[in-house]
Parts: sequence; structure tokens; C-alpha cells
Amino acid sequence: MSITPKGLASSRRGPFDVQEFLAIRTLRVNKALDGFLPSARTSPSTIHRAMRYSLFAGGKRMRPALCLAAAAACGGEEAPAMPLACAVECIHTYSLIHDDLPAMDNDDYRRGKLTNHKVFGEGMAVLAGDALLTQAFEIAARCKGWRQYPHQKIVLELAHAAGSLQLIAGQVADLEAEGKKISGAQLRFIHERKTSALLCCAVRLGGMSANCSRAKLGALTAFGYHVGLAFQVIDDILDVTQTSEKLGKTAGKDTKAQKATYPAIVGLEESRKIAARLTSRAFGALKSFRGKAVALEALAEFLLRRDR
Ligand code: GRG
Repeated sequence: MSITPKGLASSRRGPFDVQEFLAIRTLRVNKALDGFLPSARTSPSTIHRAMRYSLFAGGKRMRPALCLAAAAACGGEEAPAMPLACAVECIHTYSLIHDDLPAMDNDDYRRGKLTNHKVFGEGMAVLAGDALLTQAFEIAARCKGWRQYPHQKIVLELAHAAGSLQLIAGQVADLEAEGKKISGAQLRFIHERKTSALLCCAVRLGGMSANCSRAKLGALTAFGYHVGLAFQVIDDILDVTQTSEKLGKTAGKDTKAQKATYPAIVGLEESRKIAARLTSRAFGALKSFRGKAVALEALAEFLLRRDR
């Protein structure tokens, strides 16, 4: 699919091939992740097989792609951004493994395969998630850091996004909202933490790996925040409009679990408008990049139009 990102439609640049961008980054991210993780044969092999099972189960790699695209937008190279992209993907995968556990969403399928606990058992799935979370911090701690962003700041960035004020807070609020009627503002609170925080962190880390200016980091933060919210609204829409086969996970679970979602609160059409509005705000945040953020723009548009 070739997309001419909004705002660049009149530029002399050719259309940006976002699918090619994603396919190439996915290969490189997979190779880097493979290098960071202990091999499947490393003892105790069960845990390393379990970690690798979910990590290489075929995720879309959107967070690493956003991280690498943000680095490029700031004039950075891919190599220094890659460990950070991988660290974020490890945290994301851990959150999916735990989210699928019987004590949480109790899901049998993820990324088109049986969930981690279905294959390795609940205890091992908890440990695989824990180990991936820990792995992310090991990868980040090994980064040398950058002049404006010493490695302590990088580690703090990840810890903040994954901790009890963001990712975990979102999951707590999500669990506590099940079966209850909640307001749009409460739903926004959940989405900001459960989804937007880690996407935003991926984008910010990409900028940091290019030693970007404070102003650019601010612009990336606004971009990541809005793209992250749009991502979750689209996720909620897909849950009611797509099949389990297409999504690679059980569709229709939100309705069944009486989860608060945008489609449930405002309906499908309004939800689509909200996602488009959020994406357009994300585009707006990239103005100061003057055409250098072409990959970020294309990814934001891709995420809005995605069907899985
Ligand atoms: C600490 C026990 C314990 C659990 C933590 C934090 C957490 C559980 C769960 C996070 C909640 C969560 C799954 C948020 C949803 C974010 C989201 C829409 C994920 C799907 O992302 P995609 O579509 O997935 O990018 P792929 O598989 O393509 O990577």
C-alpha cells in the first residue's frame, strides 16, 4: 500500500511506501531482538522458549517502527535507536502475555497463535512476562545514552511508561471499570495509560536516541500521545467489526466482558470520527519537522486505516 501522508500531498516527494517501511523494520527488529534474548536452548530453556514464543509470534511491531521513524525524523541513525525499539517491544509483549492470563482477560489466542499460558502453563506465562519486562531494562541499561539524554533518563522513561502510574494504572482502571458505566473522561484516562503511554514512550525514545532538541521532544510527545489514543480507539472498533481470524485474537471480547470502549459509549461512526480527529492532531504536532517526519506521518495514517 502506498500512502501519500496528509500534509505532504502537495510535496514533490514520491508517495511513501509504509508497508515496505514496516516490512524492512520488522525484519531488522526481529534480528536485533533475537540477538538480545538468550537462545531458546539456554538453560533454563523452558523460560527462554516461552519468552521467544510470544515475542516472535508475529506482532505488528508498530512500537519499534514508531521509535525508529522518530529517530529518523530527528536526523538520527537506526542503529542507536534499535535497542530502545526492542526494549519497548519486550515491554509490550510482556503486557500482552499478562493481559491474556485467566486472571486478566483470559484469552486463548494472540497474534494468531495460542496464548503463552495455553502453551506453557500459567506459571511459566507469568514468568515469561516478568522476564521480558526485566529484559527490556537490561537492554536499556546497556545503552550508552546521549548528551542530553544520559542512560539514566532512558531507563526512567521506560520505567515511567510501564509503571503503576501509566501502563499498569491503565490496566487497573480497565479491570475496575468492567461491567460499569463510565464516562468519556474515564475512558480517556484508561486509554492514555493502557495504550498511549507506551506508544508515546517509543516515539520519545526514538527522538532521544537522535539527541533531539527539547522542542522536538515536545512535538514527538504530542504526536505519540494522539497516535496512541487513536490506536486504542481503532483497536476498540476492530474488536466489534473484524473476525478473530483477521485479528489473530478473540474478536468481540470487549462487548462480552462489558468493557467500556468508544464504540460502546458513542457508537461506531462517532468512534471513527474521534480516531480521525486524534490522528489529525498527531499530524499537526509534526509541523516543525518540515517534511522530515514522513515515516511517522505514514505510520499514523496506516494505523488509522488498519484492519487488524
Ligand atoms: C502486571 C499482571 C500484570 C499485568 C499487566 C499492563 C498490562 C498487564 C496489560 C496492558 C494492557 C493492554 C494489553 C493494552 C492494550 C494495548 C493494545 C491495543 C495492544 C495491542 O497492540 P498491537 O495491536 O499488538 O500492536 P501486536 O500483537 O500487533 O503487537
